[in-house]
Amino acid sequence: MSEKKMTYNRCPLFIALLLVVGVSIEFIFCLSQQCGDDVVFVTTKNKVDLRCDGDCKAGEDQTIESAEECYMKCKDEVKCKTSLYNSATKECKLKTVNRFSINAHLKLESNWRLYEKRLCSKETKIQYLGTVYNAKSCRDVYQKGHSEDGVYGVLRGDKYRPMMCKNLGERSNGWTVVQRRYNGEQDFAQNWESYKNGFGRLNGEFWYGNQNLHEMTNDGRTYDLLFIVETASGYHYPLFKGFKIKSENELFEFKDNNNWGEGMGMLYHYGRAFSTYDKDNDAYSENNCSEMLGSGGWWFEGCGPVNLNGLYGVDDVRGIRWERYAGTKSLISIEMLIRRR
Ligand SMILES: [Ca+2]
Repeated sequence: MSEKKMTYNRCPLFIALLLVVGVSIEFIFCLSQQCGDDVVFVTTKNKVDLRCDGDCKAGEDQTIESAEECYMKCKDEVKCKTSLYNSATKECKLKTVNRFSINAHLKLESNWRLYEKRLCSKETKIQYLGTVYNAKSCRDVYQKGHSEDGVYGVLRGDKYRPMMCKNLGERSNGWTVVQRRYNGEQDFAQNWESYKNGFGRLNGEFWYGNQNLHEMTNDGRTYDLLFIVETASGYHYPLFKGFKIKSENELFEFKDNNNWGEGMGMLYHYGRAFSTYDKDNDAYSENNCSEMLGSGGWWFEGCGPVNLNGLYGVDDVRGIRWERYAGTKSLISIEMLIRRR
């Protein structure tokens, strides 16, 4: 599996990109000679449709003569990140998501082709390390010989999920990153639906989605949860051996198997339902913990000493909080990773 990095000092009209995506070799179509603030469109060799959880239309579906006219419409629409064109029916769909969006899924589908918009200056740096077949998580990706950290397309049947994979050597390899905060660029004050489907970008800050967490941790295997906690005093690695996230009907409860490893502070959050500012399932009857603590979603108790979806860089109870490690200081960075045993 090889990958070539692109540089965009100049923007040739047509750059064949040797980015192996497994499903595809990608091609870059530049729409302008001036690449500075312009966009490029990336398409895949295979015919695919892009679906998403929730509403992700960036405009009305239209019937249009050519794929090029379709992606030019995407170029002109700020919200649009992907255009999809059906060569048989000439349908053109514009979407607010792309393959790196957590709530999006690629589906092999004849006649549909995807054109993904990227900013020449920034987003072309996004690296896909490849698509891995018959895999469900980064543990499988690693076991199939892919040991580089980064984003993989994980494909099982026709279900495709992008995943950020990380290998930690003595702390085991094949971890799937399910939450990441490090610069405050992503707003974590999101509603129930958004926490359910996931938000953010895998190559930035994100929440992988409660539905994904539920599906991944309920396949009959045992999963561990590792936190990489950065504070002013350095890194800490609390590990929870064995955990599950229940279904939406069970309010995405954080299920305990009574083995909380080194991460004692999370004890209060075991057995708790997930809460968001618009869905208060916490144990504080007079108040809404999410609203009080920066409007992020979490397994609030009443409200409890840990809240990793609080406000970035805010050094009070509304911050990214893990009392045991940083008191009322907001954590400098945090990652949550899961791994099948
Ligand atoms: Ca409450």
